[in-house]
Order: sequence, then structure tokens, then C-alpha cells
Amino acid sequence: MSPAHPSPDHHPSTSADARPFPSVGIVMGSDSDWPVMEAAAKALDEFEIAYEVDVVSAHRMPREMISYGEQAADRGLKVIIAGAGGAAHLPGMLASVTPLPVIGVPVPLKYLDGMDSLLSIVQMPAGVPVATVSVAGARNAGLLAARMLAAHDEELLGRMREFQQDLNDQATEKGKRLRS
Ligand code: RP5
Repeated sequence: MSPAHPSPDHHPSTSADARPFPSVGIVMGSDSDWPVMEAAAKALDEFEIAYEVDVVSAHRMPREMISYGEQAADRGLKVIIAGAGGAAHLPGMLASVTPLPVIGVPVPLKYLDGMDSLLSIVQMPAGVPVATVSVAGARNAGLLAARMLAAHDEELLGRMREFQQDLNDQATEKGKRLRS
């Protein structure tokens, strides 16, 4: 089960001394983003992909945020999922200092329905890509990270194909029910 609040170095259920090293870093600007970001962790859990979770605020802890981005690849991470709301600069700033793929999750806040978060994340300058998912689209962020890892992992690729087949079966079944 995922933690109620983000905690560093969370991994799928493995014993402490047999923990796989995290492939994915899930970071967010505040622990208030966790109710949205948790869906990314759950998606990774479904694929048994190890991840870490942390708060790395671009505005409140800029030095730590830059260090996180600069060290991520050397620490063995393969993908970063970064969520933030409002003036959501975290994904873009991380993308500017890491060579890893960064997936941005616009977190909706009380005002503007997440449009501010979306536009802050999606409109990156050429040369510094962030793969932006929909507002509150953290589940898709987790699934996209799984696909990125699956491109170099036959076993994971097979599980992704099964997942897609399940989606297909469920949609087909819904159509059948409507037609009958
Ligand atoms: C952003 O400010 C965070 O990503 C969060 O979405 C928002 C509000 O943060 P809190 O004031 O709830 O900590 O940087």
C-alpha cells in the first residue's frame, strides 16, 4: 500500500534489505500535492516498479531541487515524475538540470482549475522537454514512466501489453453490455 503522505525512498512491498533500487523518482512541490500524485505511485506499484517519493519545492527549497535534478541520473534513477500546482516550475527546472526524461503532472489548486499549473508546465522552450500529462493525470504519468522503462525491459514490455489487452477487453465488454 502507498503511504498516506509522501515519504522518501518508498518501494513496493519488499523487505528492507532486499529493496530494489528505485528507477523512478516521484517528486512534488508540496505534500499537499500527494493526494493527486499518489496515483502515479499506485500505477508503478501495479507494475512492481521501484520508486522513491519526495517533496522538492522549486520555490521554497531551490538548492535542494537543483541538487535532486543534478544527482538523479548518477543515483540510478531512469525517469522523474514531477508534480506541482500554481506557478508550477518544478518539472521544467528539473528538466533543465537532468538528462533524464521528466514527466510533468499539473496539480489543480483551489483557483483556475489547474489551468495555471498546466500552462506553467507544458509550454517549455525548445531543447528542454517535459512530457506533460493532463491536469491531475498522475496515473498516466506512472503508466508513461512504466512504458519508458519497458522499452528496455522485455518482461515489463510483456506486462504492458497485457495491461493494454485488459483495457481493450474491458472497453469491449462495456460495449457488449450497452448493445444487449
Ligand atoms: C506548489 O504550491 C506546490 O506544488 C503546491 O501545488 C502549491 C501549494 O503548496 P502548499 O501551500 O499547499 O504547500 O509549489
